[in-house]
Amino acid sequence: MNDAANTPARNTKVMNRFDLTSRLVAKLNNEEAVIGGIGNTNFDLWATGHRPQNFYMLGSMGLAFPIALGVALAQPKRHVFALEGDGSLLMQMGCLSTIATLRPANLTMIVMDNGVYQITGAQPTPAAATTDLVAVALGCGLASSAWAADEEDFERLIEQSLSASEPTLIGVRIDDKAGVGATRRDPVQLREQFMLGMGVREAM
Ligand SMILES: Cc1ncc(C[n+]2csc(CCOP(=O)(O)OP(=O)(O)O)c2C)c(N)n1
Repeated sequence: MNDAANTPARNTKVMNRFDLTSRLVAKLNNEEAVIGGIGNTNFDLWATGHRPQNFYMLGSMGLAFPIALGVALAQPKRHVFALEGDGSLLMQMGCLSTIATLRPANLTMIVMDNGVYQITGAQPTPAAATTDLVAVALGCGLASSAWAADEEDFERLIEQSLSASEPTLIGVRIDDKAGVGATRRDPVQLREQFMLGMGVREAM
């Protein structure tokens, strides 16, 4: 094995999480659900402007995709997006096999890969130089998985995913900036608002 065999195959632009999240949210016009993972992914989602169809994971790494899977299966007519950091996905990688097996076509997963656990002090993750998360997703059976080359390609992959016949995973390489907002830390209220947004709870 030479060194090149250990280099993730991703000749992609380094982008910014808040910018990409804003580009995603600007495309939503059908009450799509968006699930933010712990920390920065949900901070930036919050900072794009709260929507009742947004859910923000607090405290547990790696649950954005599993939660989004549940929502996508429960509401097959609604498109569901999920945002997760590379470190968090590494902690819950088995969900990719489960999602590939259940194959909800209405699910788009976005891996925000900065190669670090940014929020706890920017310690490097294995995704920095060893593990290619898109290759992992492909290996799990998620055939519609790709790195976005730049912002335009990201938007194209998002649009494509809205009419896809299987789940989509989009890897984006991002800089090491912190999230620009701070989600209100009230789990009960976040859950209630999301259930209202999903139409499964009457307003009190
Ligand atoms: C099981 C578990 N271990 C450790 C933590 C502490 N922790 C919270 S967020 C985080 C890093 C998240 O990294 P990543 O998903 O890559 O997102 P980033 O901060 O880089 O945006 C860590 C280690 C935690 N919340 N749960």
